[in-house]
Amino acid sequence: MAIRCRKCGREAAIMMRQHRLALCEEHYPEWFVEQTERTIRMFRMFDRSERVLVAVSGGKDSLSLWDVLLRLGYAADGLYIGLGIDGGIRYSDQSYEKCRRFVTERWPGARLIVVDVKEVYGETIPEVAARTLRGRDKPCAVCGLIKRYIMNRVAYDGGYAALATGHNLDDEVAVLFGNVMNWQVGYLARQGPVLPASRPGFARKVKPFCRFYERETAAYALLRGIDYIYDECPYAEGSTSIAYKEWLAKLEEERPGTKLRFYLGFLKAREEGQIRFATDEAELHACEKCGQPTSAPGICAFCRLWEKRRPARAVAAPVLSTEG
Ligand code: Q46
Ligand code: ZN
Ligand code: ZN
Repeated sequence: MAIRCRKCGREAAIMMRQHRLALCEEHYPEWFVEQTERTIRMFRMFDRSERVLVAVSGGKDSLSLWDVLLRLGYAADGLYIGLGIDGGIRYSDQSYEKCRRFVTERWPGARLIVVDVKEVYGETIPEVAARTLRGRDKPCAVCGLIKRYIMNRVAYDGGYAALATGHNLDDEVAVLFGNVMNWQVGYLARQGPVLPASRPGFARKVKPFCRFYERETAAYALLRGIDYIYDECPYAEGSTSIAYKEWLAKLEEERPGTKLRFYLGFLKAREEGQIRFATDEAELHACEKCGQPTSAPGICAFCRLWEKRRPARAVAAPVLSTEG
């Protein structure tokens, strides 16, 4: 027997076992948008008088997030970072194309800020990685550092109230699980839907999709007809977080709602002071080159990456091109 939508009785498009809720293709996207708004309010992420910057990668989560925020009437701009990753699938070209088309075809009034790493700093991510890591490791360590730096910088310098990312519950739970397995207490102290801009130079970071399972964001993108890049970055393969996700999926399969309970239970216990972690409030210094906060005096880790190579342009400020 077909499963029916709880609201209208038509055939359901999705069944969410953890909520014991089935919804049809019309009522599911409505529910999804309402739930996003609830999460934004629940964690006091931002309001309609503020500007938000959404980090978009061309994937289902980030484009869905931007779509939902625009539908809800938030002043949300997009930020795309061109990493210059090919990996045999033209990964960066394709992901940029998805973001560009999202704006031109769906939200022509929206603003997409583009920072191309090669154009601004002179090298693609694989090139920086090959030079600094000498080909030993995947480029993820330098890629993460560069992305975090640019996202923070554009959000902070642009005066945005928050930088929003499309991390979903599966992402958050995999990170939480990894942090617990390795007792990364410093990370556990800060992990959550909101990372406040506690000190000058840091943008506030928020994750409005943190209560959605990945299949729920995928269903939203599908039902809304959002054209996104299906392929993951070629370097993501074999990562620890993917292995964690696979194990956690097995637990979820046997006990629906496990991930949600694990994540929300952690946040609640920390909020109520049942578990406490020491925070490493290290003294911060302004980087001598770019002025961004850094834990050690001198030059920040981002600027150090480019030291031995003269960048194509000054590292002073990312050059932005705006589309839309
Ligand atoms: S860090 Fe690594 Fe990602 Fe950068 S190189 Fe690709 S997989 S994109 S989230
Ligand atoms: Zn319905
Ligand atoms: Zn610097």
